[in-house]
This record gives sequence, structure tokens and C-alpha cells, in this order.
Amino acid sequence: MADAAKVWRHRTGEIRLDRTRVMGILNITPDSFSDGGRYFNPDGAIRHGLEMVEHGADLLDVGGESTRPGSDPVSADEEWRRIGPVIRDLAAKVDVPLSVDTMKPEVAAKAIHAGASIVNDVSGMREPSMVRVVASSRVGAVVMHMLGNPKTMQAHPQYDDVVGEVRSFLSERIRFLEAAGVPSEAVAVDPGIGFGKTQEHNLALLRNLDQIGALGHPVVVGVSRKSFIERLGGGESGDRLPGSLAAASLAVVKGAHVVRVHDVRETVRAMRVADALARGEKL
Ligand code: HH2
Repeated sequence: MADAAKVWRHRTGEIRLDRTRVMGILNITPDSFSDGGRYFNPDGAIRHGLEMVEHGADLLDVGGESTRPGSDPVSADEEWRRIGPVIRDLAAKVDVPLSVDTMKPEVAAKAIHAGASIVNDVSGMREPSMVRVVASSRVGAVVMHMLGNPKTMQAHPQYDDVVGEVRSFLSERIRFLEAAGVPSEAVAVDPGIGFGKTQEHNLALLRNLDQIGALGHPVVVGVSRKSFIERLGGGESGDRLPGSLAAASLAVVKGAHVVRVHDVRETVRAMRVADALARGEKL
């Protein structure tokens, strides 16, 4: 088994993984599953980004295309029109690294030029030119597992062994990125909760997250407000916070290093306690 990851390198520095890091979600979309339309104008989005940093976010993940099940893709021009002004402005105003949540290499390249330090690609960087962008700009990478694409992924997701298959996919992608010149310490992995997975698949991945951590790379997990929480009785669609905090905490126990969340203030507090209990630090 590889050693647990200790740092996550990105374009402008590194994130130490001595405690759980909170990635605040900034969706500049009209249709994201939870906060679609709320921060669709640049000023509102920037304000929300600044507020998340004030509340303790360790990094911000800026996205301009919803990937909720059944969603339609948007053009690269439209995606950039949404996120460009926000990334440019936040990069000048905050000290925390910005990641760009995109599947499009041309959008990633522009975002990096505007100040993003990490590329978060829910398609697992299947597009070779995305890997070239990441390698040449020395950014950090989040490689996520998704079955198929957002339009169809929840149709009939099937695996013989979901944990083994997700792990093999991620392992193959790590090798591909490293062969392209991306430093090993820059690559984080994510099992892609809700991306082509049934309730059972999501639970199996979260219960066995240590097997993803055994790849020896930083583990990012996105459970915030996702529908599996409500199906477990962890909240209603307007308020899935209680179950989201429980899921994030248990993910930390199972080895998650970074949690991608909507509710930064509450998650930062929950993670202090989770870290103290899971990592043996002082309360
Ligand atoms: N989940 C979403 C989007 N991007 N990136 C990573 N690495 N991991 C995730 O689990 C993940 C992600 C979906 O959530 P959200 O951004 O809130 O919604 P939408 O895709 O509808 O904008």
C-alpha cells in the first residue's frame, strides 16, 4: 500500500493535508442541482466566494456548467462567459487557491491564465488535450470517476465491483497523467459520488474510501447536499445539511483529505471535530 498523501501541489504552492481541507463550491449556473441561479450574476458570485473564504474555505471550486444527472452541456464560450470575470476578480482578491470545475481544455486553459491553480475535471481528464493543459501549466488536478456523461449516467449504472472498477480507472488515469509529465503530488483523485452510481454504489464507495486512499494520492470527496443524503433520511431537498455533515465526517474517518461543499461555515466547524477524533488532534 502506498503512503498516505501529505501535500497536494498546485500552480502557486501546495496544500498541506495535515487536516481536512474544505473546498467551497461556487456554481455560476442557472441550473445546478442545489444552488442553480443563486450566484448567476458575477457580483453575487464574487461576494459568495469572498464569504466562503471568510468562513474558512481552504480553496474555491468555480464552475460554469452543471453536471447534475440529465443536464445538457453548455458551449465553451458560454461557460467561459460565466466564470471568466469571477475567476479573474477572485484571483486578485483571495489568498486561497482557485480550482476550475470544467471538462473543457480550452476553458481550463483560460481559467489558468486568469488565475486558477487547479483543474477539477469530473470526466477524469479523458480528453488528452486536457492532460496537456494540466502538464504544461503545472496546475494541480482533480481526476474524478464518472460513468459515461451527465446526460445519461444515471440511466442504469452497473458495475461488477464498483470500488475495484473506480479504483482501477483512477489508477490508470494517474499513470496517464504522470506519463504526460504531471507531477505525482499534483494529482488528487475523487470517486465521483452520484456520477453514474446507484445508492448502493455511492454507499459502497464511501464505506471503502480507504481503498481509493491506498492509491497514495489526495482524496477529494463531494457529498454535499447530494440526493443520496435525502434518501437516507439525512435531510430534505431544501436542507440536506445534517446528512451532508455526517457523510463528510465519515468520509474523513475513511481517509478523505478534501471535502467539496456548499455550506462552508458549518463544514469547517464539523471538520475541526472530525479531525480531532479521526486524526487524534487536540480539541
Ligand atoms: N460534484 C459536482 C460537481 N463537481 N467535482 C468533484 N471533484 N467531485 C464531485 O463530487 C463533484 C464535482 C456536482 O455538484 P454541484 O457542483 O453542486 O452541482 P452541479 O453539477 O449541478 O453544478
